[in-house]
Amino acid sequence: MTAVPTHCPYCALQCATTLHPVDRVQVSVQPRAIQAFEGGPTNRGGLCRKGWTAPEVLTVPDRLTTPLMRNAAGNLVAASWDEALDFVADRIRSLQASYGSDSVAVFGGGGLTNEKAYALGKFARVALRTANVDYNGRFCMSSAAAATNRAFGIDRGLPFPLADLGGAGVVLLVGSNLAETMPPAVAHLQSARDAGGLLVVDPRRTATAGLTADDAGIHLQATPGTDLALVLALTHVVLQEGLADTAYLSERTDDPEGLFRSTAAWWPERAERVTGVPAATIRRAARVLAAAAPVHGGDGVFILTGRGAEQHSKGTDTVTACINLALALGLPGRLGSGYGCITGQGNGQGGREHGQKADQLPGYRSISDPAARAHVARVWGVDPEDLPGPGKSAVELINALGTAGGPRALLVHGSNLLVSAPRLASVRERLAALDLLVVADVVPSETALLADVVFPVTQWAEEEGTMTSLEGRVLRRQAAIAPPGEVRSDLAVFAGLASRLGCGAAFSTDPAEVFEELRLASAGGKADYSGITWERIDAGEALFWPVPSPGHPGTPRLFADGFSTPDGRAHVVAVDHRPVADDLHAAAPMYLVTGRLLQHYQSGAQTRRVPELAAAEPEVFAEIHPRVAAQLGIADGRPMRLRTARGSMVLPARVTADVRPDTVFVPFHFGGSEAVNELTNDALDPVSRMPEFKACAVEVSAASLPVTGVSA
Ligand SMILES: Nc1nc2c(c(=O)[nH]1)N[C@H]1C(S)=C(S)[C@@H](COP(=O)(O)OP(=O)(O)OC[C@H]3O[C@@H](n4cnc5c(=O)[nH]c(N)nc54)[C@H](O)[C@@H]3O)O[C@H]1N2
Ligand SMILES: Nc1nc2c(c(=O)[nH]1)N[C@H]1C(S)=C(S)[C@@H](COP(=O)(O)OP(=O)(O)OC[C@H]3O[C@@H](n4cnc5c(=O)[nH]c(N)nc54)[C@H](O)[C@@H]3O)O[C@H]1N2
Ligand code: SF4
Ligand SMILES: [Mo]
Repeated sequence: MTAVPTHCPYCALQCATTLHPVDRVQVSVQPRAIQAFEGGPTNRGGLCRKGWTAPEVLTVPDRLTTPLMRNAAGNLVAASWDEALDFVADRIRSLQASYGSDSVAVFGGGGLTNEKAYALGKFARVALRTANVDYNGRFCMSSAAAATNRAFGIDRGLPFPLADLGGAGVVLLVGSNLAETMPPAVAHLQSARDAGGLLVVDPRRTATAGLTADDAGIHLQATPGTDLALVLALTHVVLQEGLADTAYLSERTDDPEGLFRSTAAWWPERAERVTGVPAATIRRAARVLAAAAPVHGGDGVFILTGRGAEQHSKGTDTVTACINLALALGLPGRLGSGYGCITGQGNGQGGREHGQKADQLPGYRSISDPAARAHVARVWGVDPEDLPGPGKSAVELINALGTAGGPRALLVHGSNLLVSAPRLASVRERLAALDLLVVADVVPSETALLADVVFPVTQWAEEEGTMTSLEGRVLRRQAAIAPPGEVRSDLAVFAGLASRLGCGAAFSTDPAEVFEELRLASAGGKADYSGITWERIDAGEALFWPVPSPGHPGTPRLFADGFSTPDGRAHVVAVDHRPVADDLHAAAPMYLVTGRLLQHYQSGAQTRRVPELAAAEPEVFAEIHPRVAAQLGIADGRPMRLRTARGSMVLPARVTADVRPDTVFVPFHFGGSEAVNELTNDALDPVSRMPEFKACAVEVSAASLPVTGVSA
C-alpha cells in the first residue's frame, strides 16, 4: 500500500497527516502541509504530541475486535454480529411495543465523521422514530452555537479561515488554552504577539496566558465565571471613550442603543469588584482592542471564545457579550477581523450540522420547521408527519433514563459518558436503571464496560469519510489499513438494526453513498454541502461550507455582505452578568475549575492507552496556589480532599502559583475514582442546555487518605 493523505483523529484543528502502512494493522504518521486557503495551512505542517502518537491507538492490547454481549453471569463475552444485532433489535422492538418509540434513545459524538453523524440522526428519526437523540456537542459547542445563531443567524465556529488571524494586531482569547489544546495553531498568534496584542482571559496562567509575557500582551486572570462582567466592562470602555465603530453599528446591527444600555452600568471599577481584574487593566485592554480595530486604521482584531467562557450556566450570554464587543468594534464580516468560537472535537463542527442534535435535521435545519421537515422527509422517503419533533438535550436526556416515562434503552456512539458527563453519581444511577445499554466504541471505555451489548467499530485510519474542521472546511478522512478482527463501521450498526426493525428506508454501509445522500439532505439548508464531492476535496480544493452547487467555490468567509438573519443585520441581544449556579459559600470558599492537559484527549479513552502519553500524565491531580496550600497544610504531591455538593474526592496536589488563590484546577481526562465529574455541577444554561463544567464551589482540605478515591 502507498502513503495515504488524511487527518489527525483528535481535535477540530484536524492537522493534515500522511499515513504509511507499516503492516496489516499499523501505520506510521507524518505531518503534511495541505493545499491551503490563501494565508497558509491551518497546522503549518505541525502536529502535537497526541497527533504523533495517534497510531498507537490502532493496536492497543484491549482494542475491541468482536461484538460483546453480557451473559447470565454478568460478564461481557464475544458474540457474532448477527447474534448481537438480533438481540438488540429484539429488545428495541419489545421496549418500543410496551413503552412507545421514544423509549429508545441515541447519544452521538462530535468525533464521528459527517457520514456517521448523518446516519445516526437518520437512524434515530426513521428507524427508531424516536425524538430522543442528542450528543456530546451539547457539552462542548452548544453555548457558542446558541449565541451565534441568535446574533448572526448561523453557527459556523470560525466564520473565516484560521490563517486570517495571521495578520491581526489583536487576538483576544476568552477561556481558551490554545497552546495546549491546539498547539500548532499558536503559530497564527505571532503577529498579535509581535504587536503586543495577545489578550488572554483565564483564571490560570496557562501555557497560552504565558504567551503574553514580555509585553506580548495582557493576561486578564479573572475570577472563574466572571467573563460576562469583564466583557461588559470592556465594551463599556469602548463605548464610553468614543472608540466604537458607530457607522458599523448603525449600518450592520439592529440595535446600537440596546448595546449602549446593556453595558452602561458596567464601569471598570464595578467589574473589578466582580472579576478581580484591576480597572486600569480593563481600560488598558479595551484601548488595545480599539486601537487595532479597522475603524481606527488598525491591523484587525479577533475575539475568540473557548470552553472556559462557554461551559457555564450563562455560557450563551457570555458569548453574546463577546459578540456585542465585536460589534461595537465593527469586526464581524470585515476582512482580517471577527468573532469566532474555537470548536473542539475532530468533527465538532460537522457533527452539529447533520442531525445528531435533538432539535436539528441535516444541513443545520430546524426539526420544528415544516419546510425543513418536508425537504428531509423527501430525501429519506418518509412522510414528514412520521418524523419526531425535538427531543431532550444531553443532560436532560441522561437524567430521564430509566425514569417513569423516560427512555429505557440507550445506544451510545462516540462518547464516554461515564467520564465526561457532569455529576457522575446520577449518570451512573440513570445508566443502571436502563433495560438496555448499547455502546459502539473502539476500546472498552468506562461506558462500554457497563453495556449489555458492545459493538466494535472502525477508527480514523481504518475508514473513509469527511470531517469538518473548526473553520468549516470539509476534509477527507481516508483509510490506510483494514480494520482488525470483526470490526465494522458504526454505519453497519445502523444498517443492521434498521433492517432488523423492518425499516424500509435505505441505510448504506458505504460512506461514499451516505455522503451523496447527505449532500441532497443538506441542499438548501444553512450548512449546505450539496456542491461538495469527495473528488473535489481529494483534488485539493479548500471547500468551506456553504457550497450550494457543484461549481461553487465554497465560502471561506461569511458575513462580508450581510448576516444570515432575516434582515441581514447582526442582532444585539442585551445580556447581564449573573453568578455561578453553585457559587461560593462559607463551607465551600473556592472555585473548582476543570479542563484539559496537552497530553490527553477528552475522557482519555484513547490517550490513556498510549504509553508515552500515559507516562507523561499518569493520573489526576489538582492545581492549588502555594499560599492556600500552605494555609491548609497541603504539600506538593500530597493528598488533598475536594468536596462539592455532589461528592468528594482525594487526589494529589500540584502546588503552583499559576492558578488563582481562590481556584483549584483539575483535568477531566481520568476515569473511575479519578473522574472530576463526580464533583461537577449539571446546572444548565437556559438557552443552550450546556452544563456548568467550568465552575462550582468546593471545600478544600488536606487529606491523610491514600491518594485518589471518590466517596459520596
Ligand atoms: N490536549 C487536548 N486538546 C484538546 C482536547 C483535549 O481533550 N485535550 N479536546 C478538544 C475539545 S473537544 C475541546 S472542546 C477543546 C477545548 O479547548 P479549550 O477551551 O482551550 O480547553 P479547556 O482546558 O477545557 O478550557 C480552557 C481554559 O478555560 C479556563 N477556564 C476555566 N474556567 C474559566 C472561566 O470561568 N473563565 C475563563 N475565561 N476561563 C476559564 C481553564 O483554566 C482552561 O485553561 O480542546 C480540543 N483540544
Ligand atoms: N469536567 C469537564 N467535563 C467535560 C469537559 C470539561 O471541560 N470539563 N469538556 C466536555 C467536552 S467539551 C467534550 S467535547 C466532552 C467529550 O467527552 P466524550 O464525549 O466522552 O468524548 P471522548 O472521550 O472523545 O469519547 C469518545 C469515545 O468514542 C470512541 N470513538 C472514537 N471514534 C469513534 C467512532 O468513530 N465511533 C464510535 N462509536 N466511537 C468512537 C472513543 O474511543 C471514546 O471512547 O467532554 C465534556 N466533559
Ligand atoms: S492539534 Fe489536534 S489535530 Fe493537530 S495533531 Fe494535535 S490533536 Fe491532532
Ligand atoms: Mo469539546
